[in-house]
Parts: sequence; structure tokens; C-alpha cells
Amino acid sequence: MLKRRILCALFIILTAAGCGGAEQKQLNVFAWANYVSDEIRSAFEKEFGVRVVVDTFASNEDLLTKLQSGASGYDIVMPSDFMVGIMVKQNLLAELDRANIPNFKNISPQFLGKYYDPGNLYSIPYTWGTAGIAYDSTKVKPPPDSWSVLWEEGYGGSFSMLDDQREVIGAALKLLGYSVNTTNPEELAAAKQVLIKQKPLVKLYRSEADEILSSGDVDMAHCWSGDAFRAADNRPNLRYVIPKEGSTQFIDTVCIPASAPHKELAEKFIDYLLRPEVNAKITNFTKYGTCVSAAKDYVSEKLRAEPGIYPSEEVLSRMESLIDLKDFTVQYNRVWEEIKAR
Ligand code: N2P
Repeated sequence: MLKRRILCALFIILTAAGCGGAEQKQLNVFAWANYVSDEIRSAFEKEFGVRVVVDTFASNEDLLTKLQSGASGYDIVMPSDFMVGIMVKQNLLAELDRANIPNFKNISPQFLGKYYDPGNLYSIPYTWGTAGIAYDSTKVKPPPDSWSVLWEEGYGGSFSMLDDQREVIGAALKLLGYSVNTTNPEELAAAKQVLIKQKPLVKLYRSEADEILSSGDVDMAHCWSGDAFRAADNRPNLRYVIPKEGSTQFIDTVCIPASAPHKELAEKFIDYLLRPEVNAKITNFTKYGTCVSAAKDYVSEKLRAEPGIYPSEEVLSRMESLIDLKDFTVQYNRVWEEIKAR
């Protein structure tokens, strides 16, 4: 009897180790909200016989804090351009093994060799886009063309700002005619003052603007381009404008943390994302620009023709990429904390 019980227990332990433990791998992804669709997730799961779990973050700083706090368990992370450089310096990212990423060749050269990772040793570009203002054209009239609409008393309580320090301070700096990368203390202080003045008008700070625009919680939002177009699918009166003073432009990337438990699987996932048909599905879902040239053929006509997603050279010439502000970053952190604490 006892022997049978022991045998039985042994059987359970062995099968559990065989099926649930060592064999069944799980890929842990930490991404911006609504960046990895269920379709992509489950197609990868099926093809590779693994489980993919996606958690989300709202800002680059949140992602940085998570990785700095030690082994996060994540295999895939998605920092924006300037944050890649910061993470590389802090040894938080693993070097990619290109041998496991043959589809690297599909990336358009214009998205490679950027200042934040010149050799693309640690990152591949995922999507690109801009920050601007989404608004309901039946409620916000006349159509805004300046950041100043987000300071108009009449819209108090009806709009949101991103929950992202570089973007929010960046919008205020642009309103004042300064660079989003200023390290001039007086310019930063001026931006702080206008953001303090704006705070009573802001309904909420929220990076998932697609969700609160779709639900009708707000009529206007400081948001990223793709999110505006995702929301417009549910709310056709929504429009997206890049203010005339200029704004930020970003490339979001895919990287592997230095502490990733499943690095090879993560490289397979990256390679999968770079297949043109898969990459086009990402663009069709997120509504951000693709960085894979051949994917464009599979991207919906409507998105390809949308100037809010693929802006003209003239509009792009008014954009700035965020850069690492090195030691001056603490000044931005302080301003952000003060604004949020009010
Ligand atoms: C996607 C958010 C895009 C992130 N929902 C902008 N860096």
C-alpha cells in the first residue's frame, strides 16, 4: 500500500516536471498598453508551443524603475529610443544574438543605427509615432492647432494629459517655444509654472488615452498618435493634430533585459515580430508606423494614407526626439513629482 502511494507520488512529481516545469516555457513581456495584440500573442503561442504573458507599463520611467529593482522576470521589454541608451549604460539590457534574428534584415535602414544604440546591439525598432492632441471635433471648436488649447479654461475637466514626465513637460516646453530636451533651468522652471497653472483643468493624467477617449471619459487628450487613431475607430468624430509649435517623435523598441530567464525564446519572439505579415498586423492593431519596409504592403490602405500616422516632411521637421538628459534628468524628476503631488 505504502509502496503504491510512493510510486503514485513519484509519478505525479515526474509528470509535473515533464509537462508543466522544464518543457513548458513562458515568455514574459512588459509592454506599453495595447501594443501586443491577443492575436499576435496567441499565434506565437501556437506556433512555438509556449505561453506568452503580457504586462503593461505607462511610461519609460516606470519601466526603468522596474528593471533597476532587480530580476523582473521579464524576457521582453519595450523602451523608447532615449531610454534604450539609459538602460544600456546601466547594464540593464542583454546583447542580441543576431544569429537568432534572421529577420533583422527586414528592418528599414532609416530606423537603424540611431544615436541611442548605434550598432543596434541591444534593440530593434518596433513602431514609431508622435505625440499630439486628439479631440472630438463636435465638442472642441474651432479645431485646435496649438498646445494652448490644453490651457483653455473652457475645456477644464474635459481633457487628459499623458502620465509621462518627458511628454508632459515636453508639451509645456513646446508651448513656450523651447526644446523638449532643454537643460536650461530657467526654461524648465517656466514649464513647471505653466503645468502648475494647468493642473486644475486636467481631468486626469493617463497614458492609455485610447481607452478614455473611446469610453467618452474625456473629449480631448494629450496622447500618442496611434492611440488617437485606435480611439477614432470607436468614436469617429475624433481627430488628431500635431500642434504648430512642434512636438515629440519617438521610436519604440524591443529589447531583452540582462536578467531575462528565456533569452533564446525572446530572440525567437523578436524574429517573429519582424516577419512582414506579422509586423503589418502590429501596425494595423496599434496604428503606429511600421519599421519593416515589406510590411507596408500588408498595412491597411487607410492607415497608409493617414497623415497623422505618416506625417509630411514639413510636419516632421517640427518634431524632436527625446534624448537622455544625463544628470539633468533629476531636475525633470523633481518637477514631475511636484506637479503630481499638487
Ligand atoms: C501605445 C503607447 C505608445 C507608446 N499604446 C509611446 N511611446
